[in-house]
Amino acid sequence: MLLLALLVTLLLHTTNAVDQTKFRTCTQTGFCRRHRNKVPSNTYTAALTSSSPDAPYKFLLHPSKGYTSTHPNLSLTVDPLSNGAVRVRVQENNPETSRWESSDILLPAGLSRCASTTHTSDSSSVTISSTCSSSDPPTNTVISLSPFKITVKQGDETLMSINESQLFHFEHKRDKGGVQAATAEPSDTKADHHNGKKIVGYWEDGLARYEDGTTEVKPVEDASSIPKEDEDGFWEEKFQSHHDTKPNGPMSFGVDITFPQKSTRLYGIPEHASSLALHATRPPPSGSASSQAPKYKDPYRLYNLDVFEYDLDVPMSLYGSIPLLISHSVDTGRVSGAFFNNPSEMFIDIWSGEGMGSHWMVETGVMEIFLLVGGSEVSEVYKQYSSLTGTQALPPMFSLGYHQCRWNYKDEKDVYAVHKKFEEHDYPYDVLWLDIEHTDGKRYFTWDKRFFPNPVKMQQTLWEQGRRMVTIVDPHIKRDNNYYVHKEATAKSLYIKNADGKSDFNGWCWPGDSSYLDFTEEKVRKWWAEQFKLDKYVGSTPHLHIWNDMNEMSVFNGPEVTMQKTTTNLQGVEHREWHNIYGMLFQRATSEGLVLRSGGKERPFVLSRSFYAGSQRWGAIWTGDNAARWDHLAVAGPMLLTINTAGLSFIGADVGGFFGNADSQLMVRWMQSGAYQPFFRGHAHHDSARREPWLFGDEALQMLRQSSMERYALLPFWYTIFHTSSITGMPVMRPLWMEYPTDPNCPALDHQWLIGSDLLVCPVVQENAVKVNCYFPGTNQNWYNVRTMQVQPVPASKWVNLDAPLDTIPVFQRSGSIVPKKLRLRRSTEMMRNDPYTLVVAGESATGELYIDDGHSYDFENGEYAKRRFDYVGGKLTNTKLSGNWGANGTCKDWIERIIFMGVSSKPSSVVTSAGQSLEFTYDKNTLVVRKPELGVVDEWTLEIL
Ligand code: NBV
Repeated sequence: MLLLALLVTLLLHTTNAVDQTKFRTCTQTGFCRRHRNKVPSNTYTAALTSSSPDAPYKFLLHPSKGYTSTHPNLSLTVDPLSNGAVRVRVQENNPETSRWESSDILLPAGLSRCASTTHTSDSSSVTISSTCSSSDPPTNTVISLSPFKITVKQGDETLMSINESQLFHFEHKRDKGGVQAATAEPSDTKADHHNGKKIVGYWEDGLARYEDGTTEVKPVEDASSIPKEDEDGFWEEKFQSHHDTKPNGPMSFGVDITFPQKSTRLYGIPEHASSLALHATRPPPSGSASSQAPKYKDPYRLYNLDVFEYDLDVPMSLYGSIPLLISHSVDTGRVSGAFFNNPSEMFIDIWSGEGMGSHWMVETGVMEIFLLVGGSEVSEVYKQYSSLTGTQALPPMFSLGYHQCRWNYKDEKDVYAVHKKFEEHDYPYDVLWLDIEHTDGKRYFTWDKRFFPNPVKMQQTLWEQGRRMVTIVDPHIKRDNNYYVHKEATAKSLYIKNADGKSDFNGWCWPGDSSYLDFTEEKVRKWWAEQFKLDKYVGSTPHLHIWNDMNEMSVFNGPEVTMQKTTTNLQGVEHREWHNIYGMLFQRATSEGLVLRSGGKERPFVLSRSFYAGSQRWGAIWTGDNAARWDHLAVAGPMLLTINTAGLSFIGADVGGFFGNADSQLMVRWMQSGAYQPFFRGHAHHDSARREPWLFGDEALQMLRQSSMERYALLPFWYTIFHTSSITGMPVMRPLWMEYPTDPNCPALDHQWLIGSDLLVCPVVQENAVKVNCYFPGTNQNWYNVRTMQVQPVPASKWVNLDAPLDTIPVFQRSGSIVPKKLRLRRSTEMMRNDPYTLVVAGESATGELYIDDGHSYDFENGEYAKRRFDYVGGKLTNTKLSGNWGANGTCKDWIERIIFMGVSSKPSSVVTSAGQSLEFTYDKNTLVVRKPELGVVDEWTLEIL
């Protein structure tokens, strides 16, 4: 216990920046070294073995002559899907050595096969033609046979290739010892002939195919004549005091995915504290010149880790991993991508030469790549990706409001005092959070009764004023035989096991000795979900939601602060295989628990630190332990944009910065930025000075409050975009290139962003800056300043150095859009429920949407919602139904109290409704404000400006 206390103290108090030596680099990782050292070569040759219309195209990959190593045949399948993507899989051909894969990542519907697929072949290639990608010409997937390579083309345009750079290298499953003899391959010309017969290729494992059509056992070469495979780190590895015994030996593989000449930039593969556009990490393998000099020495790493006070501008891995790479071409506006579905550790090298390239080096598992062909619209790529991994779950409305957190609000008195202050200052907020100290000795689902004697009353009191609470529930379970969760988990054998597959793993975390539940197992998830029932989680109420932290998983005394790779799940599968999905499955089980608690009625809210592809289905994510520093504020934008680009929209960074102290200026700038990012929560470490908004003086308080008010005013807009995202998979917070894909100035821009397509946000992220340089995208596109309601003059360069005094964050509305708002100041979303709407119409013709439902239940799935479309053209504004039955029985009383038209060139003589009613209005500086039109949101109407 003493040791643990010492360790924690050390961890928490001696770091100003991350101790990089605690985390492995590529050079310190056997499989990464081996793949990175690989010289491009022709390793495998493909032969089509099955082309039945009822199954994926199947190829045998056999080692090419001269692949001077010990390799068995592999199986390659190529499968055009009905969503337009092409699925490619490689693993050992022998079913007995088939590799582990998770059935919890991909949505079965996304894997349905494209029905209209044909193929042609000649001696050098097989071309599979499919017509499932929107309305474009057919997608042609060309499998070149020797060397094996896959190229995807649409019409004449080559979109991407696998193994163009010949980096494919596959370490097969093997037993220790006897390797060479068992699977030796011919390595020189002698092998062309055997027993006087000419070998023309290799067939199923262990067979050579002769010219005369016969097959025979492959000739085994003299092992000494075969240059040895680089076995560095094959059977064991050491890192610091940790020893990975690697009982299954090497099973890694590497392959390149390239995007040809026209690719301008690559994005994605979060999570890294780095820019939106990925940096080159190596020169092109072909030896041709780099078009961008490599910036990082190491490849980008994906291995979920708890990194204290992370460094900025490095490719080190952080808490979450999404192996999705997005390529974008400014020339064609085309966006395509590759989803490399594998939850084990991986490193990714990036280069830029003629086009862009990537080298994926993966520790284990199946090589499964979804080539996301995209289409004429950027949204196509997200349609394809989200059909595989899911769309963003529609958050409950309250969770889009402001969240107030701190490690820790100490006791009930503290909670009431903070809540009361928000009330007093008329400061909008929705949720108050409790960190680990609220529990009885870090036993989750319990309360420290000394400080929280009446948790139910506390939650109810806040709820009476429309506020919810969140408590933290981490995955490490205190090994205390008197703790019911531990007792039950032990008795039911639900914990991750040591390498022996029998004894429960025991590691150090906040509670001291801890075990970790096996969330890869469905029965464990179900059991976990039960723990959230109101009678089980004593002291909880329906208004309590959950925060999942430390789920990478964080183990203080483990290698790189996580668990040994040799521990096993309940199926006996090594942790090495599923590391990167553990965090997501934990958040999933929690989220299923909250749904269960409400009898399937209420949408859950669960915040998680760790994530993988698909986490968007289970709740919100934040970027972990940042710091109260200007550079951390500045990197939040690019990080959130990258994560959005990788399909997770509900994402935020701790406002104010977690470690350290934020002064009032940093606090104001961060709150302004955070108000325009999807998940909006202030949080701080227990050593940071208290930073509730009223502690920075009156002037700062007013500015902080202003940010929260701006957030709340825009909630109808945020909610509508989240709803669209839940259908289309399109990110909510978008980089500019996503809306302006052919604008050459947009690809690398990441200090500004768009919310949906209509609001452009240019935050100030530099100390003492009162100006910000902002780019205004689009041709002949006007942007209206949301405060002044005036068009922003933009020079030919489209860059403007904008005034941004401390009380201002520059935000602009796109001309051509209609943004719904609620402008009555309230203290929470709950209190805004029945408030009327304001529509803000920008420009002479415009369209916009509004989505409404009850904000909390699943009734919307049964049509209990309204999606409306507003069109403004030729002086007429109309409201039409897009979908939903909300209000069909006359129960919807939502109405519009104000319509603001920006950019009206002259004062109208009158404004009339379709019912002939003349409306009150004011007109000033090209802005027309129609007051009290009192039009129903779900009614069809037209309003005319005369
Ligand atoms: O639970 C304590 C903290 C939490 O406040 C923070 O947000 C997490 O990212 N947690 C990490 C553990 C300790 C970090 C030093």
